[in-house]
Amino acid sequence: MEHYDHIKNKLLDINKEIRRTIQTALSSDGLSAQSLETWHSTTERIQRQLTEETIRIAVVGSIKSGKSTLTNFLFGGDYVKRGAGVVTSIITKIRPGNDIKAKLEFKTWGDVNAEMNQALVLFSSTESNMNGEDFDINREQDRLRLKHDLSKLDAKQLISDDARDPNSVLLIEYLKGYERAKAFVSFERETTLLESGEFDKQKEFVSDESLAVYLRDVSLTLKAPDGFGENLEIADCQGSDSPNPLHLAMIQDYLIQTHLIIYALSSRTGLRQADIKFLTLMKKMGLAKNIIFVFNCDFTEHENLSDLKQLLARTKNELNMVVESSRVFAFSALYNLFGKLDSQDSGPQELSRKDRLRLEQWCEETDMVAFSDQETTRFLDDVIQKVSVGQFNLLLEANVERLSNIASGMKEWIRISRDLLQKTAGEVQEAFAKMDKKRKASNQIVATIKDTLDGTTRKLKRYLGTEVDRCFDVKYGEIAQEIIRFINAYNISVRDYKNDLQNSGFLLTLYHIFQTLQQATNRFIAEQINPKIVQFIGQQEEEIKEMFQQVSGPYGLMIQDAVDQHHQTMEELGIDVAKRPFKEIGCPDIPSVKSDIRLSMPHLASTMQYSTRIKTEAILKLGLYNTLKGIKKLFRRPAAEQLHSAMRSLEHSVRRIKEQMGESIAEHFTDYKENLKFQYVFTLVDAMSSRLYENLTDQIKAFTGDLSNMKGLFENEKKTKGELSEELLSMERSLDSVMARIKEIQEVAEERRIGGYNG
Ligand SMILES: Nc1nc2c(ncn2[C@@H]2O[C@H](COP(=O)(O)OP(=O)(O)OP(=O)(O)O)[C@@H](O)[C@H]2O)c(=O)[nH]1
Ligand SMILES: [Mg+2]
Repeated sequence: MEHYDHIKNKLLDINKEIRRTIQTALSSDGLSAQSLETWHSTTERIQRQLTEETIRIAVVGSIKSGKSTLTNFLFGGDYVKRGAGVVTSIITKIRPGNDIKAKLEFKTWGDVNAEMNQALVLFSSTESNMNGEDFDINREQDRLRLKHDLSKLDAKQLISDDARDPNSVLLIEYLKGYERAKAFVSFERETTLLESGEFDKQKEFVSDESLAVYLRDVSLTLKAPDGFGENLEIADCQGSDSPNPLHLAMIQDYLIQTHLIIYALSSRTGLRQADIKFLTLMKKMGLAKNIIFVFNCDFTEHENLSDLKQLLARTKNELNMVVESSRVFAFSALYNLFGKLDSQDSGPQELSRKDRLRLEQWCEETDMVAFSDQETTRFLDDVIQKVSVGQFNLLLEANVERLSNIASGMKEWIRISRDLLQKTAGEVQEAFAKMDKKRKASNQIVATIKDTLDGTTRKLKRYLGTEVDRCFDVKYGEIAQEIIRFINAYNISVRDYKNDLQNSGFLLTLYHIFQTLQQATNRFIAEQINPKIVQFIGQQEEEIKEMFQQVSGPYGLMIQDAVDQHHQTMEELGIDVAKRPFKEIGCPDIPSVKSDIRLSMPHLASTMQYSTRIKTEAILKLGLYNTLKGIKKLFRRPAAEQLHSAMRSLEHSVRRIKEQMGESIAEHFTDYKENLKFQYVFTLVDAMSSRLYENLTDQIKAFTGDLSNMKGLFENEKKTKGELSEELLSMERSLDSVMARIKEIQEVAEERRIGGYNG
């Protein structure tokens, strides 16, 4: 089988050749026509798609399962930080390239302040900051004040859901890293490039939480693993059991764009509760079919091979209960990585003495090592197969088809012009008259198609718009209502906060309750709501596909008819246009259309941004001004006799918090709904419609173009007929060669299709 990159380069060459031909045609008098311009812009998109569009692989799993080790093994060196912390870079993307480098993209001060202010909802109501102004990290007094306020939170309040409270972590780390991060962050988006010798500094950044919070994106450029091809991105993701639901949502956003998911399970722990939860979530998002599992074996942990195999069998059994027909590969990622580091070609990196000793010890376990080696080979073969078939389907197939249409369309058109040039003025006159008549009929067909397609598009948009409205309706739709129901049902007993109230005072207790409720809500959104949104959008895409599939058939027949008629006319006129077999035109491929206009669905992480709308004052106003008189009292620890009244206030405030959250969610999803409708669904429908129209009319472009352009060819005063004819012939020859090359690729594609990639 031919290597993917090789074929991609061939296609890029073909595309270049076609572009050159189009340009020559465009610069010749009498040849410029709208069709050429359309073709030209299509080739531009093809070029971009071929060079930029990538197959994405995500490496996921629960914390410490060996994701980073596995990623490093694939790239053959210790590149991403192993054993990184929790708040560290959420997703580290690696792309192939010739030189090793790391690109660190930082958040702007605006991003940082927005995030902090979001984490400060209700917190900013504390004693020292009642002036209602937003927090600004660049103001020293704000930093000092926040530091002071944070110090008042006791250890218990920094923990929610048995883990460090993500919002407090964020605030604390931002403050801690400020002085050092200052050099990298600005009001514009800044990137820092770390090349060759400096590459490893990247690890310090991602593993230091107080610097890592300032990072927006980390991407590494490394030499591609053998056989993986260039259009590739592999992402090492943070543990899926991260305590921050926003991070989970960001991982979800990445996962819905991936073509293959490698799931790392540690043999030390087998399948854990966190894994089952995450796998169930991925299943709900429709991603299960793209997952392959790595049972990452710790040789030290197992007595012998049969012990290991026993555990493996058990894990496989358990896995099969969660996802059907799971594919599992069992090997040690660390052993493999050490092996690479120990080999000659690992470059500047080498194994430490201690690690070499470990490697030597492992090597003595010949049975396990042999098994691991065998499984590694099986794993690599499987991944490479999937990647290359995926790249083929996604990037090559659709584009081969488009290039083939352009080339044959253009050739037809040149053919006609060239034949006409051989004729006498009278004959040309007669030909034009005949062609004109047919052309009018074809234009009629094209106009009818355009009209009905526009009608269909409008109708489809109306229908889908109603569906979106229905799903996201604040009162009756399932999305917002489910979240609001969750919030209302969330059990908070103020009695549990009695001690807090006495230790930290009223407002900090309220803040803590709010944080707990918000984290729980966000987790609910990530786990329950986001999959529903993904499913819903999937259904919408399915409807779009069905609709365009339905109309493409009859339109295709109309076009075919027009093409046949034209060929007949050409025959009558003695113009020799090679008949090309009529290709059935189906619904355009959604991923390819999306890639053309760089469209992606609204971020799932944005579903959590409702909290910026929560109005602190609204919670406080009714909640406590009525019961506790005077602001000052709010910050003091209530005396024993006031405790009862404070508890009642707290209860009241919790109700207000829930109401406010409900209102913010309603408002937020109203916006989300409009955004989804106009920025995504409608845009996609329009793009699908124009692509279908383009595909349909491509086949008659040669006949339907404005004849006045062609007339220019015969009235050309700058060039003789002979020169023009020469020019056309040379274009035709280059198109012939292009078409032959396309055919070769199509044959290879046919062989490949047997690969059956289901990504
Ligand atoms: N013995 C043994 N240890 C391993 C293996 N794979 C990973 N480890 C160790 O397990 C620890 C965690 O590995 P990582 O690759 O950092 O795990 P991770 O899943 O990326 O961890 P987080 O990103 O923190 O969730 C590291 O100390 C690794 O050296 C293995 O195959 N065998
Ligand atoms: Mg890691």
